[in-house]
Amino acid sequence: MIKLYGYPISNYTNKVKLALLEKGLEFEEIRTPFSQDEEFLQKSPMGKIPYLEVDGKYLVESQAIIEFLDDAYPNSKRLIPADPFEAAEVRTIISFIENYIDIPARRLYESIVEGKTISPETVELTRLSIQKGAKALSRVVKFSPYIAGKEITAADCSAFATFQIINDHIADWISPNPLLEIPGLQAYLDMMMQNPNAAKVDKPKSVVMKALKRLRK
Ligand SMILES: N[C@@H](CCC(=O)N[C@@H](CS)C(=O)NCC(=O)O)C(=O)O
Repeated sequence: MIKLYGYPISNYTNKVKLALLEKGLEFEEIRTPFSQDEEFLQKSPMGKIPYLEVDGKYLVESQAIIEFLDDAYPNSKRLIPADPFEAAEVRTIISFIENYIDIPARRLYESIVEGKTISPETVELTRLSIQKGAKALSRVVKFSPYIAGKEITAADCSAFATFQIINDHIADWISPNPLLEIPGLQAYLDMMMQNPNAAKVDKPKSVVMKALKRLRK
């Protein structure tokens, strides 16, 4: 039995959860916050979520996990295309989303979650970084109808999980939202919300996010 350890407002947890659901693999979800405790680090050496347990062994890093699932369960839906060029396109989109949009956005939203004050300089730096990443992403996305082409891939797992969370967080700080300047992104996210598996990922995220926002008020 596969066990997914993570939390509903973690985009990387949600990326793997959507992948598991799309693949139709049976798994148990175990809500776990990230931690630097020794016991946690033995399973997830950076102290991050998600991590996956398979047959008593542990795997970390959402991309490594999804690639493992494709290889270990070859009869399930592939989320990294078999064609090497298409596979590289999927990985490029994921890299743009995670390295050039999510990581800069974290400067802002990790502070928000921790209740820290954010300087206007930080907000502006974050806006510029997200804008640069969003412009680069615009050049490689397809939205036909999925982000990397005709089939749903790991890039959709990353995009859906990440953009839903960034949009929730940055709306109060950065206006207009630079992500919404990506032509076709909003229609794509609306389409993804019609996917029952994406909706299954979104629902617990929205519940926890609303509770967090109430706490901060
Ligand atoms: N590259 C990692 C990123 C995972 C990650 O940053 N997870 C966040 C939660 S969404 C976390 O655990 N943060 C805690 C920390 O960085 O200490 C992956 O793809 O799994």
